[in-house]
Amino acid sequence: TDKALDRDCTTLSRHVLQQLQSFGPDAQDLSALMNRIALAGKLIARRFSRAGLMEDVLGFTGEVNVQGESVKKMDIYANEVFISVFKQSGLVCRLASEEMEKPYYIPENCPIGRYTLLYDPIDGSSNTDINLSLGSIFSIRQQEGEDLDGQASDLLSNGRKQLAAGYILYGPSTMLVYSIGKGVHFFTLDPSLGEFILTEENVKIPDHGAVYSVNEGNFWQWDEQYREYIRYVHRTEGYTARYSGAMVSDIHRTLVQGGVFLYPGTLQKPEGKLRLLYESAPLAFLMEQAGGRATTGTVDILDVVPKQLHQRTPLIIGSKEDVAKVESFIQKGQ
Ligand code: AHM
Ligand code: MG
Repeated sequence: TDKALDRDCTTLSRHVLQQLQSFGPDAQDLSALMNRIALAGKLIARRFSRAGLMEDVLGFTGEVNVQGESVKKMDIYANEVFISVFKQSGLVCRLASEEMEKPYYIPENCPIGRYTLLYDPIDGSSNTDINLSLGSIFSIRQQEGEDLDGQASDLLSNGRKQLAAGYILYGPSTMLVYSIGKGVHFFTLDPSLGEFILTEENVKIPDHGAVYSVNEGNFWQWDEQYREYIRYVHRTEGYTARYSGAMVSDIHRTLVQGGVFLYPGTLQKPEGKLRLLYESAPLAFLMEQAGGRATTGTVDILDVVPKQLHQRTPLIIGSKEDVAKVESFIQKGQ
């Protein structure tokens, strides 16, 4: 048979069903959920692709979000895209995102909707107005218990509870990368078909890579151990730096080529900038599935139990050997 044609037929929803080797209700749910995430990705990609041509797409809204960060128009648009898309799914009762202080309930889906979506609608917002790569990050959890008080306290559990996680990368092409705990898979949006098509299955990260990815502008705000690590990298042959301002693109490069991405605590943000539940944990889930690692420096990210929905965490993520190298400096400093 025609290999290219075979490949073109492996759409995302079909792939989920194949992975689960089942067409049972749980598999159908996950497949439908992934299909919805793909739709959100397509809507956001469509808006990005014409952003400069349309009014009211770029720039700030003038508001400040729960995190104290200025909100961009695209942050709001993308946040609402996910809500609208999941309103119609029936499967999700709650959504929690970077842009909303409290979880958003979809009363018409509760209590039947058994899943919760955690997401960062736009990762790397500062790239929005300059036409550089951006992402969306998502994580799906099964709702545990009834959530009678509307506090969503069952979400405050470790990252191993994630059923599925992944990201959408809005780059020269739009990609969707996901895992349901059975390896990591790359899909590329074919705009002429309007479908995400499987382009690489069971991606494995190299055990070591040349790239270190960190905002060195924060150098004097880090703990000394991190400075020592960077000094080591500077004096050792074979390292090179890349930092895009959008973690999704940096992590994507890291998955493909190996290396390490870091966002340590700073003086201003002692726990770093990244949020555990909808940024670090989903990416850690992918990284472990690809044979890499993710840690706070002392604890595996997937073992951290958050106390709050928007809790931040330091993040060191990437190739096994490179993460271990950073850890060795952190341990020396303790
Ligand atoms: P955002 O979700 O508000 O865009 O913040 C997350 C982003 C990451 O994508 C990126 O790695 C980091 O923030 C960049 O922050 P900084 O400019 O402090 O290096
Ligand atoms: Mg973010």
